[in-house]
Amino acid sequence: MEKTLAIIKPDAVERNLIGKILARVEAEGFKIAAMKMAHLSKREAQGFYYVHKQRAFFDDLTTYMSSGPVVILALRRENAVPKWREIMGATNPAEAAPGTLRKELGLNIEKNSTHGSDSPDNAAFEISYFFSQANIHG
Ligand code: IDP
Ligand code: MG
Repeated sequence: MEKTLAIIKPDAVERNLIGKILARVEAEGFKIAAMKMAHLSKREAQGFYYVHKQRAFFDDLTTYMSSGPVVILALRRENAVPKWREIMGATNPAEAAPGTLRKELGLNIEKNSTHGSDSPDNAAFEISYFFSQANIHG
């Protein structure tokens, strides 16, 4: 079974959307393999998003991701990576399909409420960035 790394971003935690997003996670057949709440430092956010370090939005993104607490999840399911990205929808909520989390909950292209790994290799890196093997269940 595949795993992916999901984050409930600061804008969603701030607006009391943790429960709603976790309900969707479970309704879509994911098992929660690991979960924690954390307030990332700017440095931790920079390390997590290092692939984007050359992008114009990198500084704003890492400031935003370290602006408040997040919920970090390792999710297990068949085809977890593409399935979670499908449920999240396009990066920009304005372009996301109806019924997707980003369409329904996202505020703008930056504050788009959720993160999801974009490949199994990146999922493995992202899960190991936040969780030790001993804290990943199933
Ligand atoms: P993804 O989250 O859909 O995989 P990425 O391109 O990997 O999108 O970008 C990572 C995060 O950076 C996005 O989820 C969003 O929060 C932010 N972001 C992406 N593009 C922009 C932009 O053009 N302006 C501001 N923030 C952006
Ligand atoms: Mg991405």
